Amino acid sequence: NPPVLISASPKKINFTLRRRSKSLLFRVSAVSYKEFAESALEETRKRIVLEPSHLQEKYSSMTGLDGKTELRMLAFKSSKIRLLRSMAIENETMQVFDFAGFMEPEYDTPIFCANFFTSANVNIVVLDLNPLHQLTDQTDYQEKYYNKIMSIYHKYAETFPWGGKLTGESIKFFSPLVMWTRFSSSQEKHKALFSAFLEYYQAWLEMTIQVREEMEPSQVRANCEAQHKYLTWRAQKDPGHGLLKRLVGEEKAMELLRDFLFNGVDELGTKTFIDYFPEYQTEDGTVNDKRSIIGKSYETRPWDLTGQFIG
Ligand code: BLA
Repeated sequence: NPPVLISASPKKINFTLRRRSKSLLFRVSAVSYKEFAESALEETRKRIVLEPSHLQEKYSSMTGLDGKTELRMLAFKSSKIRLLRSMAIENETMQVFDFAGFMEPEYDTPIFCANFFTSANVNIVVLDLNPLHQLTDQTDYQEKYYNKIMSIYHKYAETFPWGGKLTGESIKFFSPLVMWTRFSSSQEKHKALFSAFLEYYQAWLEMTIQVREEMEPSQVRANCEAQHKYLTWRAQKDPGHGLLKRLVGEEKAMELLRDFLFNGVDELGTKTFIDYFPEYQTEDGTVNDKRSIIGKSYETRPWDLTGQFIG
């Protein structure tokens, strides 16, 4: 529209152009995690039958309090997978991806866990097959699920080095396969992250296909309680809570956490957070607000190259 262009001051045109090219650049270089979820689901459908989860009707998309942040939710199940769910959050300045897979209690397969937080210049990444059972007191669990696939970790170790100190309590939820890293955005890093994500996911998917149903009721109960403990921890202390509350408000954030992201926390067991983590009990019996009792720990990776815990 030439008349408008002519009447605008050169300064204003310049400003508009700069704004345009900046937002274009941003869009080209920014990662979109929706594609990550789609690819994982595509791989899944090649191997197993996915059914929509009942959660999908209730949660599909949401807009943040700012009117600009988009949250997209996906939720599926299969005969063995209790819940396979994804949440992708996007606005002009950040992208968040939280993708997880939880088994029915008859199976002791690890929990798939991808948590990526991306802002203008930093990426915070956790990618892991979180062990359902403590690796320290059940070494056959490590043998069953991790020893054979440690090469996946080695493949990405150089590109994604240990991210430094983290909440000490988190370590017991991680496996020797964990990719815990921070990096500044680049197309190469995001490409590598995409490959790593799919490779970790394929490894998990294969485990879910191979796993045999547990027939021992006491073992099924143990699986159920272990998953409930994990959900209880994350529904209460996950590092994303603060941001989620700011984005959608306290009430919606709590609902998302307890009913969608960590669904099962109110159904799989009756123990409370304090039952599982008594060190968080305050004098009046309530849960300590602190994220961590131990504090930030593990400056370096606490597993050796073979995956043995070295603390
Ligand atoms: C930071 N996210 C972190 C950190 C970890 C994780 C280890 C570093 C801070 C810390 O040491 O606690 C991730 N921690 C995990 C995971 C487990 C765990 C996956 O114990 C599993 C057992 N991250 C999200 C979502 C959001 C998010 C959904 O997954 C936001 C909606 C944000 N994570 C987020 C932000 C930070 C972060 C903003 C930096 C803030 C901080 O360091 O506290």
